[in-house]
Amino acid sequence: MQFKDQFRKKLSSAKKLVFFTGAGISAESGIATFRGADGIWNKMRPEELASFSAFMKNPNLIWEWYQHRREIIHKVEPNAGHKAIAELEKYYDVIVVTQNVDNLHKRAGSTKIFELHGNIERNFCIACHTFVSEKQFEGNEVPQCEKCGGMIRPDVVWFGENLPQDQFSGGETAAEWSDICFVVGTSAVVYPAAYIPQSAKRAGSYLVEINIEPTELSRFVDYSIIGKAGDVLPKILKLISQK
Ligand code: BV8
Ligand code: ZN
Repeated sequence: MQFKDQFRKKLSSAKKLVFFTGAGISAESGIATFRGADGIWNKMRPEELASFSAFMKNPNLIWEWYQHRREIIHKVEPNAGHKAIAELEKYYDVIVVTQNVDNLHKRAGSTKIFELHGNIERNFCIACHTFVSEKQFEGNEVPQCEKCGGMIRPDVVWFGENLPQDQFSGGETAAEWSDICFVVGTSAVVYPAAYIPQSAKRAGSYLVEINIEPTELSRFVDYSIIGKAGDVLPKILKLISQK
């Protein structure tokens, strides 16, 4: 894969990289994306599952869906794309701003991560907000809080819920701070997260999209690389590590 000269020049002068990632970067680990052909939500609409009202209407169904997703996540590994981003920390200041809740960037070794939509490994009680993390819950019944008996929910941002302010503003500031902002494996249709690459561009970052197909963002980016994250990112790492 030959990268265009302007990008190679940017890479050699850059100090600060941001990777804004979505479900596509975890696809090669075996986690279905949300809107692709095998997308989880092709079978069911997001509002049906990832919303507080859906949880209150049928807590066990929604809890079971997250348990199912956790089971998948516990069986998979970070892929070459996640690992290349972690490895690039040897050569640059790297910050990851992810929409994903699968914890794979952390497991791959990235050290600076903003989680815009929470983390499926963390849970909290909707009544007293006690956090219950890393605990392996048995069965598919929504668990009760040991402190107050309230229902436990996953610490992810559902549709209609605000993003954690510190994560969103931290991620947006990081993207604006970057010399190069990579947008990897996202359809860029979920807001306000999808504003972040646009803020980076406005602040003068060089915007590079890595996706297997064009997206809503493609017309705004400086460089659109069509390819799998697990192929392209290791090639960028190789370019740098061979310098
Ligand atoms: C909000 C956590 C303020 C849960 C997620 C009505 C009411 C309220 C809000 C709205 C509304 N209508 C619209 C909105 C705004 C709404 C929104 O944006 N809706 C969209 C669908 C239009 N946003 C919200 O509700 C947000 N909150 O606005 O609060 C508010 C408050 C009250 C009232 C009003 C407003 C909260 C949004 C967060 C939702 N939670 N996740 C969970 O995971 O269970 S979103 C979910 O989508 C995931 O986090 C996911 O990451 C994210 C984005 O999707 P992508 O990551 O882009 O995944 P996708 O499948 O779409 O794309 C994958 C891409 O990868 C594709 O382009 C594919 O080509 C590519 N790809 C595939 N394989 C590869 C690859 N690329 C490279 N390599 C490969 N191998
Ligand atoms: Zn409680």
